[in-house]
Amino acid sequence: MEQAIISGTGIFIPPFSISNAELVASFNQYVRQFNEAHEAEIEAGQTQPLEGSSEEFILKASGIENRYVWEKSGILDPERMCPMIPERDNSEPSVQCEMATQAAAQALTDAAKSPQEIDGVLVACSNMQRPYPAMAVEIQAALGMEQGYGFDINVACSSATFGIEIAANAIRAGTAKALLVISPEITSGHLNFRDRDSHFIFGDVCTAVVVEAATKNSAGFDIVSTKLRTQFSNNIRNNFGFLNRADETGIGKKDKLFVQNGRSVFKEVVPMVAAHILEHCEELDWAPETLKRLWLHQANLGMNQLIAKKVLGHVASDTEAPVILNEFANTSSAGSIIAFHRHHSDVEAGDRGVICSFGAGYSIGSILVQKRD
Ligand code: CO8
Repeated sequence: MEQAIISGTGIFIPPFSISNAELVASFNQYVRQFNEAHEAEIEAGQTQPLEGSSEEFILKASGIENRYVWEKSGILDPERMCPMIPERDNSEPSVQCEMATQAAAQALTDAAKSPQEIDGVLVACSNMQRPYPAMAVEIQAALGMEQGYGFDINVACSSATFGIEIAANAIRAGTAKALLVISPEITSGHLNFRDRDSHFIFGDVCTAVVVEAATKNSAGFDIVSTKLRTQFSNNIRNNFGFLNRADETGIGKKDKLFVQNGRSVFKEVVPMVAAHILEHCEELDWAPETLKRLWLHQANLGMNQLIAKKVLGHVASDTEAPVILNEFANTSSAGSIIAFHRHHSDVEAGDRGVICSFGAGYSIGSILVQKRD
């Protein structure tokens, strides 16, 4: 059986960033305008006044300080609170394709590979901007690949790790020599910037990973083992879909955006993820404290600190469990990959680590890796 390795990673960071201060200022302006416009109904007790957001709450509850976005002005306009992204003609590359080709180019350079050496493109992310043709097929063409195939995968925040397992299995089975797993996350397209509980949570980004068959002199990380888990939960949902227009009650025709019970997610997912990583290590006879690095999904700083402590048996340092969510916010499936991309160059030969995602589904994906000699 071939040994699958991660030989290259890349990232595309969108051109705009929004600080907590900017986001809160626009949200609170929206709240003031709403409360003024509904003053009479609020005084009559017919409408609840909206409450403002706060920078202190966001930082304390999540650890998020900033997020990158594809388009900024529409999000910060209190009259709109949604990015302004004009529909493109079919002859132009789609937005996700544009992000993906840039992240992929960087990953290919990192892996010293050309697009012609890639057998397939797996686009693994929370939301595709259209159902078909598959985003991956468009990206395959945009990369100049006349060979191979492309397909899309969606397991929300765990899409990238699930994609890496599929890629690793294709390498192990000998049906491919090298694959790209790309995660173009335009979370700003389906985040409700008018929702006080979640308006600060997400950011846009695209990551790319080259998974290939090891040769004698390959550098990178061995994919030693992969383990996937899902368990149905309604606590994180997006109900957008074709059937919305078929609903006659009117409910289905409303915007269908991200919703969650954040508290329940926190409570239920932390023990599930810690147990999952510990079980995975046990299957390989790896003592969990020998993990040099935990590249965890980046949703909430408190969640990551708790998971890392349960796995390692002590409070993890920033080196042991690197944090990127302060700068990027939750980038869904791309989060653990950004952590890996930014924080793997100092890992020494033979060192072990885990890339682990978790999120809607619920879904958990862990990839146990070891730095090659
Ligand atoms: N400003 C000020 N106060 C606020 C705000 C705000 N913006 N929001 C809420 N509050 C108040 C509440 O009203 C509440 O007040 P009170 O105590 O008086 O009732 C108080 O703050 C505490 O509220 P919460 O209990 O809601 O706050 P938490 O401490 O639980 O923090 C979090 C909220 C940050 C959401 C936290 O629960 C969390 O991070 N949970 C885990 C979330 C998570 O990991 N979700 C995974 C989703 S990602 C995923 O799976 C991919 C989905 C696909 C991508 C979608 C892209 C759009």
